[in-house]
Amino acid sequence: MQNFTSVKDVKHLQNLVNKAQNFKIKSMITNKLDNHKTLGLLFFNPSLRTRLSTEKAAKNLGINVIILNANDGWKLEFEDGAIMNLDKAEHVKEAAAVLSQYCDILGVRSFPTLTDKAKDYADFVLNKFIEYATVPIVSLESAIRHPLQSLADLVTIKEHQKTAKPKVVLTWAPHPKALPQAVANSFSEWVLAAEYDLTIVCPKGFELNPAFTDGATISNNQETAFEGADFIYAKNWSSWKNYGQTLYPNESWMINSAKMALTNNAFFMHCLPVRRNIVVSDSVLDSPNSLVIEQANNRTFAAQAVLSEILNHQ
Ligand code: SN0
Repeated sequence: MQNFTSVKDVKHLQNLVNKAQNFKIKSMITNKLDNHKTLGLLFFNPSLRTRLSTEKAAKNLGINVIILNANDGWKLEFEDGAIMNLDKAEHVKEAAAVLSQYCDILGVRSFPTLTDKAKDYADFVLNKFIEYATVPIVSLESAIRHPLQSLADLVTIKEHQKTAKPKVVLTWAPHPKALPQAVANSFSEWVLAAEYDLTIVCPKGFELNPAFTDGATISNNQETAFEGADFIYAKNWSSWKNYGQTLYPNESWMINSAKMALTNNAFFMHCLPVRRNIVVSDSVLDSPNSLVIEQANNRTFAAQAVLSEILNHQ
């Protein structure tokens, strides 16, 4: 694997899921590559799980880690040909090239603008790093995808699925802020690649970009969609069609115990962070069917599988 930015970078999906699971089983035996490699992590936006699980994964593999919050560096210019006479002190051309001198792999987190749809869906910041870095790039959540989260989610589903083709429901949920479509886009792409039965349910006008959902059943009726579900994955996202717009308040879409009762005793999933009693009720989040902490745990092993794959196949 050269870069890790989407499921399309993965040659053998089940092998990667298995690899992550094996790292989990063998987590006490550190399988150190010990090859004096350095992973750099660059954050343009906040992070809790991604930052710590990726650092932990690297350390489990004997890889050094250096982390830079982008706000602590110089403000970056991304436009080619820019005359840099304003507040941006450094061009991504130099920044990415310099970071490539210090790192063997570079992780980048960069959320969307939610105002410039074309730029966001071109994955502008991530692709500038791919263009100008000379080392492999790992997405730590880009404008449109969160592949490390999706890989951990597939590991979590695999650990709990009772049938070969479980019914997985990705449901829109309320949120006071306009959030990226990245987690939802990515989850859809990975679940479809794993050939599970996927239903995506959202209010009208909140349908995701079809490029990510082709093959899923799309619905606007949450109660019908929940019938027979084995996994309920909740997430808010802002509108793709009316780009960046949100819909709040709308308590009727919150996941609660009455809705979970419509399912096939489904497990509840969310990538976190989650707004309690807005996205999902305490009763569901605190129930034994909630997998949210296990999903976060699996982030380490997902990152470990990806880093080891990149280093072994460089
Ligand atoms: C991010 C998102 O893409 O939705 C990261 C998820 C892994 N979530 C948020 O920004 C939540 C922020 C909030 O205020 O609740």
